Amino acid sequence: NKKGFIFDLDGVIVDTAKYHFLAWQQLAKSLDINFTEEENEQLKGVSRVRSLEKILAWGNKTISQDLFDKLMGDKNEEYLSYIAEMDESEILPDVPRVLNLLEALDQPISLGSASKNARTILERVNLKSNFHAIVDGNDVSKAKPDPEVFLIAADQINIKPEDCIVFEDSVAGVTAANTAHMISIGIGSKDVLGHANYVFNDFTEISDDFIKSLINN
Ligand code: B16
Ligand code: MG
Repeated sequence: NKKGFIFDLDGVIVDTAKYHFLAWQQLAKSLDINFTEEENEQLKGVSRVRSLEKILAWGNKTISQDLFDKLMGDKNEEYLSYIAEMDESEILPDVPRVLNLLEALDQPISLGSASKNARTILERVNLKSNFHAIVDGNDVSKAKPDPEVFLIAADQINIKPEDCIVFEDSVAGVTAANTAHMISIGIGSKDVLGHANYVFNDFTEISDDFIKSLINN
């Protein structure tokens, strides 16, 4: 029996939201915009361009396209300087256990992330070889909640969408998985991810038996 297991990156495998926050905060400060951690929450799973649009809207600022492009580049450079320091210690608890179990059970594994830096991050934390396919922000034209990223991820491992299981921490990502007719597993709080088929606070709550039951269903 083969299912396709699709993992989001930020908030599921690693917590890069804290680095996005630092980089966005520096950018916001340069524009005299006050940017809070609560606002950063709302940027989870949101593309880079859309994130800057939201920050500008919150700060009631309009800027030229040239400055917009420059700020995007600066933000990413700042973000990459944090990413460069990452190592395996930043992998979220029990993610390796689940990845190793899936490998032992011969299940195809795909990444489905909005980030254009996904490959760099997987290399930093030494998980790149665990994935049979990597689909990220460079491969899609429509951002989550559009299901495109997960549909491509399923296609690349040759598994029908109905036979795929998606691990996601963002509201938009869970919606994308549901729209793709995949089984959605929310990683985070039930209050936020109530539309997922299952919700766990983190991977320590996901048992080997639960994973096996998904495969045999
Ligand atoms: P980048 P995910 C998303 O990753 C992040 O949650 C979101 O905060 C970020 O803006 C987006 O990637 C784009 O990232 O600037 O690296 O292209 O959760 O979809 O893995
Ligand atoms: Mg995420």
